[in-house]
Amino acid sequence: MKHFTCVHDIGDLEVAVKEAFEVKKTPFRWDTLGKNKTMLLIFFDSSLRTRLSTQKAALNLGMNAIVLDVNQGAWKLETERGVVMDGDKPEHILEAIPVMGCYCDVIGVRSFARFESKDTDYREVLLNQFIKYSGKPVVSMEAATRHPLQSFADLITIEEYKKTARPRVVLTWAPHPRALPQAVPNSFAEWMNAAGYDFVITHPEGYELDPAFVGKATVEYDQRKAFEGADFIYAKNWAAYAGSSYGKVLSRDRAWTVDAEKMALTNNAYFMHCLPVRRNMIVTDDVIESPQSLVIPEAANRVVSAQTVIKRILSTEIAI
Ligand code: AN0
Ligand code: CP
Repeated sequence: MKHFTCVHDIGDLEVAVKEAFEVKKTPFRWDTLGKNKTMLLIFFDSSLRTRLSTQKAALNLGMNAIVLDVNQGAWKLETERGVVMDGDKPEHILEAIPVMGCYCDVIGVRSFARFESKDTDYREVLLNQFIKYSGKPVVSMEAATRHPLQSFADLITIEEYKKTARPRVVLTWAPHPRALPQAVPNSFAEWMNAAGYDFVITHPEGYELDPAFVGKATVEYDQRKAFEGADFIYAKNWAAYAGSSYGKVLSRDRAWTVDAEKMALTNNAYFMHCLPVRRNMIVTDDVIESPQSLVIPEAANRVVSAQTVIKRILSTEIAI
């Protein structure tokens, strides 16, 4: 594997999950694979889990890890080509990226959708610039349209806890005060479709995701109906995608908050969320604290997904 930006980069999912379970069982088995190699993690946006779990994954493989928060101490970066740089940005991304590439062997990038232009976000302009100009393998640590390390950890978690071969997995929109990207739900949908689960998406009208990510999922506007018979409830907020509403908050309706009464409609479903989560907006205290809540094991599996991905990249590099 050269780069990791979406489900298609990982190939056969059964093979990948099997490999992830091996990594989970014996995390230090490959602790010389990354000897004298450096993992550089670039954050344009905040993070707790991705920052810690990806570093931990690199360390388990014997790599060195360097973390840069672009907005704290680095030069402000211009991203548009052709701009006369007489403003507040002293450096251009087209120099910054190859420079960063000089200092590492694998590069992780986090940069959320900016919601300024749907076209720029959905063309993944920044992520593709890293792929084009860094000269190094690039791992998405949540880009504008996808969060594949999260989705891979979600898949691993579902495979660990599922009680039937093809569980019913429900992705539900839930309210949040701010406009959040579609990256997590898009990516989750992409991976659930690829896994071939019985997959349902529920959200208020106006919150339709890009059909390219919805794929073969059933879309159900009645949240209670969607919850019936669910084995896994995956909650997430996202801002509108469609038309001129792109990036807007259309509803903060707490009737969509995941609570115990709705969980009682399910097949004793597990509750999942990528975190960070706003309690009593997205999910009530009692549901997130219940024995059915998988939010902590799910976060723990972020080390496993990252380590499996970086291990594959290092193995490919060595093979070349
Ligand atoms: C981000 C999002 O919704 O994409 C990161 C989630 C992993 N969440 C927030 O900004 C709260
Ligand atoms: N789930 C996740 O990616 O969390 P962070 O934003 O804290 O990295």
